[in-house]
Amino acid sequence: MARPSRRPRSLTAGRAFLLALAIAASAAAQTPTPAQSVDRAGLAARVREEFLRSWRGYREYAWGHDELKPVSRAPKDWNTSTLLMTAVDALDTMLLMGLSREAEETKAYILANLKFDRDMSVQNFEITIRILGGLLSSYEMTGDAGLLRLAEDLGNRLLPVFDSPTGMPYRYVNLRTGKTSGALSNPAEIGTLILEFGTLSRLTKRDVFRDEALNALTALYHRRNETGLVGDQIDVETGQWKSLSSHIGGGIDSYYEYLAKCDHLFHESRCGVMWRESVAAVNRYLADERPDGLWYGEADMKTGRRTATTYGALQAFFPAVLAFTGDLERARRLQDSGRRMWSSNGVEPDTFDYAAMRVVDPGYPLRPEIIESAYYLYHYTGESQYLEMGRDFFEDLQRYCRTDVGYTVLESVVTKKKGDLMPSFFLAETLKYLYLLFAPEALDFDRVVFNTEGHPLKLEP
Ligand code: DMJ
Repeated sequence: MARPSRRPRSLTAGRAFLLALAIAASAAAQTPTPAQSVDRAGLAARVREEFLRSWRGYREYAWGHDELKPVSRAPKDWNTSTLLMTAVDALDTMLLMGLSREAEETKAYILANLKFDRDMSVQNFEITIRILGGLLSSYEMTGDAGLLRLAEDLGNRLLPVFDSPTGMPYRYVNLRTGKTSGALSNPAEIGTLILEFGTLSRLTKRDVFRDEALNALTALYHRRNETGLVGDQIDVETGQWKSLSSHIGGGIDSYYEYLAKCDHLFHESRCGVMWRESVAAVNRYLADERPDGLWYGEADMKTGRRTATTYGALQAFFPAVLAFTGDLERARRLQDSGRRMWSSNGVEPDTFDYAAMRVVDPGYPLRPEIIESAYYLYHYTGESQYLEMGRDFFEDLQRYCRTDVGYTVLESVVTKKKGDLMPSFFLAETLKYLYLLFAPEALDFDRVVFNTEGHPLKLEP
């Protein structure tokens, strides 16, 4: 996969020297430059403080539970028993931020209290990206074997999902009995497992995890239409598509992300081939060149005909993936559109009609994707406009989503009416990507691949 290096490096030494002189001259003439106007260290410190404040809110009102409801100051669990979702999701962010005391306490609590032998049905996708991904990433950062033991136990209990006639996973599995359910699935839930299951195989030297996840991913890919597109609902028992709606939003999004990343993480060239075939179809049928810029809408997977002009907070991951795979030109233009979507109400909505510039779904569940894309674009271009973007997003989050004990979702970006939940991905992703944008030196970007929940996984040697 042709990825851009951190900065464009194609200048000859002579041209680079002349350019350096020109930059030095212009820097002397303009004070301050845009880059200087962004106080990176100050912003990183501020993000860290907000992380700590939110963590303490969870610690005080929801410790031992999955998530915090910061307005009612109460805990929320996803199932009958907790899987400590916020604690597991947040641990590697603490480690990256150098919050050693909090990280040590959290790790000890997880090791003592996280138990997977539970008679309850869980959603394979969510548990994989948040819990399995979080345990693996924290294991790689700390070397604590207890975390890997937990990850392997969880992986074993999730494996029955792949026992379908097509090899594509069922959506739910009972962690104790292995009973599966949920045959109507989607590309995101089928195709967003290979980074975590592949890493588990590498660390445990048991190929079964990686083989099952890769088999599921390719089984899905082979069911794409002749257009190259996939729909957003498929029956994993019959292999029949149940919805022909094709897009890069919820239900499909991270399938593309994992196709793009798995080659890089595991040197798995089959993924690279699948990614290139897929992105060509996405750029042909879903990309929408409009007078105001580049967007990605919806189309019928069989005809490629446009069916909707909707984009949204989830789709905003795509500039990051485009940048990662070398298409900086589209990445920049799509991020510009996303920024316009954010600015039209001061915070981005979950769904936005870009043809009418109108909000369709007004919720904002504290999603990270647009910030993640700013982080990738800053990494690859070094341009201060992405720091400024991140600073503005952070200021808006503080203005509209901050509560006394953490941050909360918005029911409406139009009215700014607050809801009552701090999803675990806010600490795993939203604040992590903001922090890394302002303090990129906290992580060697080129030695990891992030899973879709913001957990960095080390590259296969
Ligand atoms: C996260 O759980 C993951 O980023 C997932 O891929 C999409 N949804 C949320 C964040 O918006």
